Amino acid sequence: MNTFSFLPELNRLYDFNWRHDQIIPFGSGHIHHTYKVIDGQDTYILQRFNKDVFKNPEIISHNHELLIKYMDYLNLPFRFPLPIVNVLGFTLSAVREDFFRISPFVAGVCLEEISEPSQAYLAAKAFAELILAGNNLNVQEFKEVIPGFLDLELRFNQLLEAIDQTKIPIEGEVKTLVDFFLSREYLVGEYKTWKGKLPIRLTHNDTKINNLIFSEDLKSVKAVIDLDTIMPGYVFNDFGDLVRTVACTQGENSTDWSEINVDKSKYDSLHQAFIDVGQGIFTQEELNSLHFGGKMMTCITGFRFLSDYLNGNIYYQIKYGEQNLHRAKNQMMLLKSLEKLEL
Ligand code: GN1
Ligand code: MG
Repeated sequence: MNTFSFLPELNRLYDFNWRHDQIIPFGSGHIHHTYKVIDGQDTYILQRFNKDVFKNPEIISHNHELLIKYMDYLNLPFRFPLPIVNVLGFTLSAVREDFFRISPFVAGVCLEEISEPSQAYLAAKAFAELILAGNNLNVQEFKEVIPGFLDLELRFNQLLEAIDQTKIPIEGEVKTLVDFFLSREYLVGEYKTWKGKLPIRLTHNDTKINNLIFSEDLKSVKAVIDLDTIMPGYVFNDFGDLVRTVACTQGENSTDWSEINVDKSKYDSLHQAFIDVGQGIFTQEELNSLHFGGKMMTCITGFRFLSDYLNGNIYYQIKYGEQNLHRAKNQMMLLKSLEKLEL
């Protein structure tokens, strides 16, 4: 399907009159095709779904439609731009072989990196508040969007499979990365132990910093976005991806290897926010598991980037052929730096 041939059908499904020239590519997500649409006074985000990644998009709409139903119980202190409902009553629209959805656009600043520990605190506070809001709902009603999405054991096994089946020679830098990530099997053991001790909560599961919208002055969080992977999970997932994307001196696409380190003051701000917000709600075990979360989410992201590189870059969008290899190396540097903290 050429980029906008879906437009007439989409207009019918939402009762819009959008023209091609109102639709512009937007954002830096790795998964869907995202566009911004300006329609008079109103602005929207339009997404063409990546159905290779989300093989069961109806599970996402199930979760989103539940969140819409329970919105009043959530009581969130920021915006939560769930997709709007089409004329058929659904949050997801099928147009021939593709899926689309439309959400309200929230104006503000989307950061790839954070400069101040105080902003790290705000980011963690927002994601922790979202977990707390989910406490008012029955987590059992929500379904797993991608099976084993953040299951470290499964992702380790997928890496083994990728190594086994790849056409790329395991030598030089590739071998260094393969050896490194295989040697992190010890984290899989720790993961299994933590899982046995922690409650399941409704978590965001993709808390990277560019999934928040800040106010222009960066003094408040206006919205939590990228709501695809909201599903049952562990508190350490959400803390961990914040560590990975906020408490690091370089973003995940940086190849400035010697500059990739943990920023301890930002790390401490993230940690403090989870403690402050979770007080009296998160169990002591959950609070104890947070440090593990940083390592686990960095490791799992490294497993996934490296597997994707070995599989021929079929999952994440890339700008050049080695990008997933480089992203995996970036995660390796960060993980080494986190391990050195001995938290
Ligand atoms: C993807 O969609 P985006 O870019 O926010 C991925 C996350 C990874 C992240 C790495 C559904 O997130 O799990 O941590 O890339 N989302 C999915 O940058 O796989
Ligand atoms: Mg995103």
